Amino acid sequence: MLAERKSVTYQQRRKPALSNLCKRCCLFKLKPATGVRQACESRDRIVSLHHAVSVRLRMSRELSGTLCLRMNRAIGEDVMKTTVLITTALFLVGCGGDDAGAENAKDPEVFVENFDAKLSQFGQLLANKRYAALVENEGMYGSNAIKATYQGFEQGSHRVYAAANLPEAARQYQMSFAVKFCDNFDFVMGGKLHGLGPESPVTGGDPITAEGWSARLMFGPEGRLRTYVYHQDMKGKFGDSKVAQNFRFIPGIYHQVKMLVSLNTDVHLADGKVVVSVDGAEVIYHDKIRFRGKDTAASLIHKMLFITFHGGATPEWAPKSENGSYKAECAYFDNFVVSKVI
Ligand SMILES: [Ca+2]
Repeated sequence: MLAERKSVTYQQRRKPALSNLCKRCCLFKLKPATGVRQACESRDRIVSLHHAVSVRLRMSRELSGTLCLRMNRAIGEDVMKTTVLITTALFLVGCGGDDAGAENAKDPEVFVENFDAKLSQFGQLLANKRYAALVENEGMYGSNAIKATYQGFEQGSHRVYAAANLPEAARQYQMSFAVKFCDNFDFVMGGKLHGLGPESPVTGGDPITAEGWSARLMFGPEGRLRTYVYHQDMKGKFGDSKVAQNFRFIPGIYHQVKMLVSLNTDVHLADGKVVVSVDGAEVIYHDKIRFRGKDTAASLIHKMLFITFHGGATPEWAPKSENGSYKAECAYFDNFVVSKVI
């Protein structure tokens, strides 16, 4: 068993650190098969289960070789169980020894919540929200996740909101999360998705403050995606936005969303930016942003904002059934990570 550990090629140990989820998968390199849509967040190497996956094993002679799992939604459940078994087996075989080396590397992650172990304060807060719940088996690789219910009403759908205070404030952070909108999700006119903010974020049409701003995302009609940024020079009351031109969320599958937020380096310079990638591909580059008008500790990035709902705040944003009555939609969220930008 020890020999097997030593023979493992641990592709990610050169990385400065790994997410918790990645650590669990540290024995193999996950790589989308040729011609298959890139669904793998490049650092974590976690591939959405609805796509074909090539799992390359470089272990002992007994285990070396390439294992390809052809996954599609029709057989998704069975394949998912198989993958979980393989993942678990590999972890038991020899993850421990190699992983110790990675633990010594400087960890850029300042916040992780995958809902699979003891919940953070943020996780507990979220799980106790009226329109959110901790659910089993619906997360990445059959793990736990948070289910958000988008209950329609006269102002869109009810808000699901929880903020996580980051352990240290910084000018730049990268956040990522996995989202799966439920099958046939009705995006209607759109709604909010998560982001980052300072000590006192400005949102919801409130007037901007010198130390206030927010950088969030929005889903749009037919699964579009855009940034939603409150900053010092915004033209309207409701922030500025930049749309991803060639991207649509597909209900029923997990997408890996990553958002880099870099604040302006000087209060007079509009050199801040928000860069968004989904499933490993950059989809939005929103730059020339002057987030803060005062260079103080309070204006740095302090919080991860979990916030999602349909709206807007008027009835036309609300999900409705054919007879016009308000209905509920849902989505699953997993693997929230906030990392330093190195
Ligand atoms: Ca999970």
